Amino acid sequence: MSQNFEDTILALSTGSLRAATALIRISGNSASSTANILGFKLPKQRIASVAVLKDGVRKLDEAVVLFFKGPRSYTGEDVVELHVHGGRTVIEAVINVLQRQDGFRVAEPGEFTKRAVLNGKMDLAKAEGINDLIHAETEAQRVQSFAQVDGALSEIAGDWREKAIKIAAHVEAYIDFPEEEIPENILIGMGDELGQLISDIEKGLDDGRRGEILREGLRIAVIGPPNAGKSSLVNWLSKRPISIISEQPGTTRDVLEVSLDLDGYPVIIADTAGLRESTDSIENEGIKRAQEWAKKANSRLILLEPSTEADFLERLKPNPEDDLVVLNKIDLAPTHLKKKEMISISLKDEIGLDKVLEGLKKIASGKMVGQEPAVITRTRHREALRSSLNSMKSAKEAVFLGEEPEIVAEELRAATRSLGRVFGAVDVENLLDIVFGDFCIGK
Ligand SMILES: Nc1nc2c(ncn2[C@@H]2O[C@H](COP(=O)(O)OP(=O)(O)OP(=O)(O)O)[C@@H](O)[C@H]2O)c(=O)[nH]1
Ligand SMILES: [Mg+2]
Repeated sequence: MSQNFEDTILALSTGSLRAATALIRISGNSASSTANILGFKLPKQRIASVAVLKDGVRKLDEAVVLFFKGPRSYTGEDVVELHVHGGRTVIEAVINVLQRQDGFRVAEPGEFTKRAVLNGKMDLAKAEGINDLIHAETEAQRVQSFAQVDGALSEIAGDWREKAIKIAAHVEAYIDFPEEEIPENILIGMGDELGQLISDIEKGLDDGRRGEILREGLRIAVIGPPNAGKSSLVNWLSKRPISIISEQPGTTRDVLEVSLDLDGYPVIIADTAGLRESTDSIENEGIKRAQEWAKKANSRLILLEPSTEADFLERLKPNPEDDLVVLNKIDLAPTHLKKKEMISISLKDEIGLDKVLEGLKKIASGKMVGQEPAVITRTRHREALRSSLNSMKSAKEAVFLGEEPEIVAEELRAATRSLGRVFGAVDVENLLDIVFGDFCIGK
């Protein structure tokens, strides 16, 4: 994505139309000339004023306009905001006038935020947090992404990075100054500090991937024998007739995913094909897909029915930490022995269904809530932290083995660089495409 930052960019920053108002945002060196182009007087900075927007003599709309003089703006550049009426034709008319001016163009996805990062208005982790906040679909996701906007990850990674830099400085001093001025055991003491830092980062990484799961949604596969009522359960959970239900075993073939909001926790639940030996190649493909999805899932909702319960329990070997076992159709077998490790229900008679919801919520909160809120929300963060941890461990090993201090220093420099990548203190240019790949236009 190569972009010219000399250009002045513009985009509709608000969502779906029609709406009472819509925001067109303009950022860049020539943003203030928007006033001339649209025939209104540029307001004093940060003071809202009402203006009629014109294309020559043709009146386009009456708008509230704002001017933010850089660097005191979202992007750090001059920014003009036009709060127009939220009709498609109004917006098209205004954008058309602006985009035919020399040096003006429509923004690429995420370009406003990218400029903000490049102009030092925010770091990369905060920019990611803003994107997550826009995409948050549940309350817990909102809380987590706002914490990232608020600097939760940047602070912790920044603190680790400062400590690593301090330790590295001691080693550099040991290398640069004559030995007699610096006590011999300084490397040993530094090894202890490094040990503490390593253990702090290890603790941070040992979070069960809670932050990533909350950001992406917990994946739960509904799996079990054919005809057990898997599709009936998924329809009940999603309150929609998403899957076809029939008394014929082998009805569901494709994996059908549904997003649920369980008390603020995002869950992606998948209806799958019933597991059995089949001669039908399409059904077999469905069973293969069911098994693959379940293998990658965070949890399984194993749905059994009385006549095949024992076989499938043996075959699917539930893990109490990850899986929820539910026995359906108890209306057909009222004398069937109830076991405490499974929830007995009847979808037909709506018996025990609340317990399924409770069980799912318990699994969801167990996978997404910890004593401390998670700060690592993406694989990108985890990889950078792991890589810094590896470099620190190599540094510590080198101290232990009494190797040349230059080797220790080199490993510590690598650790510091990796930590800086978490929030973009280093390598920012290389990280931009990764971070801004899924932003929306106008942000
Ligand atoms: N008696 C009884 N029948 C049920 C119950 N739950 C579902 N059924 C019926 O069982 C049959 C199968 O239900 P589905 O939801 O299609 O089952 P499935 O597990 O998705 O089946 P496949 O997609 O073929 O693997 C349907 O006729 C349902 O109406 C229940 O609690 N009791
Ligand atoms: Mg089904």
